[in-house]
Amino acid sequence: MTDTYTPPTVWTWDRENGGQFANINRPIAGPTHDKVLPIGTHPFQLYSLATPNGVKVTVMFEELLAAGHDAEYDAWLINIGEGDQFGSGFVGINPNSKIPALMDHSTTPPTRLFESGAILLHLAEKYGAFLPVDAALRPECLSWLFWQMGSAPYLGGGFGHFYAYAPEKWEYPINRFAMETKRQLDVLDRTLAERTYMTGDAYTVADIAIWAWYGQLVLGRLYSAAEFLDVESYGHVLRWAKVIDARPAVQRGRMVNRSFGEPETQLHERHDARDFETRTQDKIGPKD
Ligand SMILES: N[C@@H](CCC(=O)N[C@@H](CS)C(=O)NCC(=O)O)C(=O)O
Repeated sequence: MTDTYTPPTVWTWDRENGGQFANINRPIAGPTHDKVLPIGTHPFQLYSLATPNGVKVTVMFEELLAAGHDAEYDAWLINIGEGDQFGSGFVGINPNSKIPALMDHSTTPPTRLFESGAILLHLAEKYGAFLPVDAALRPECLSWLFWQMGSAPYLGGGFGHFYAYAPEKWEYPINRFAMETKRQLDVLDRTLAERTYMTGDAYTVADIAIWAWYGQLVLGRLYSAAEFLDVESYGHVLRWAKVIDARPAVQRGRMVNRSFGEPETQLHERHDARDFETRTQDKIGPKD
C-alpha cells in the first residue's frame, strides 16, 4: 500500500469504490424495493445462494433427509449480486439482508430464522440430529459451531476480500488476514489431529458449518488461495475435509441454489429430491 489515508472528520459513502460487490455494499439497512417471496408446498422455505454460508443449510437439509427425517424443503434462489437480499419480502425474514434465510411453516405462526448458525441449531434441536446430547459433548459442539460464526468473517470478509475482491492487492491487509486465516487453520489442524470430527467421533452441525468454509478452502474451492496459504501443510484438516466432501448429502447440498460453476452442478431451485436428476442447468438450460 503506497498512499496513506487521512480519514475525514465524518465518513461519507463513496459509491464507486471499485471493489467487486461494490454495487451491493451500502451503509444503510432496510428494503430497496417491494418483492413478495415465493412459497412452496413444504414446511421449510429456504431463500439462499450456494456460498459457504448458504451451503451449510442445504447440506444440513440433505443430511436430515438422508438420515430419514421428514425435513422436506423448498429452496429458492436469492441472487445477491442483483440485490435480491434487499427486497421487502427477504428483509421481512432477515433484517440483516444476507443469505441464508429460512421460514419454518411447521409452526403457527411460521417462524423466521436468519444467521446460518441459528438455522443449523434450530434444525438440529427440532430433529434431535447432528447435535450431541451428552453433557460434555453438546457444549463442545456448540463451542465449535460458534467458533465458526466468529472466525469465518476474518477468512471471508478479511482475507478473501483483500486477496480476491479488492480493486488492488495491498500487502498490509493481505498479510494481516493471511496470518489470521493460517492461525485458524492451525487451530483446526491441532484439534483434528486428536479426533475424527470437530466434536469427537460423531459428525455434527459444527463439522457442517466449519467444513463449508475451511474444508472448502483446503480443497481449493475458495479464492484460488490454496497454494498461497499452503493448505497442504494442514494434513488433518485435509483428511477431515475429504471425508466430509465424499458424503452424498454434502454433494447434493453443494448443488442447491448454486448459480455458478459447471451447469450440471447448478440446481437453482430445489423442491423435490428428483430435482437433482432432472432440474440441473445442463438439463433445463440457462434461462430457468
Ligand atoms: N453470519 C451470516 C453471514 C451471512 C452472509 O454474509 N451472507 C452473504 C453471502 S455469503 C450475503 O448474503 N451477502 C449479501 C450482502 O452482503 O449484501 C450467516 O452465517 O448467516
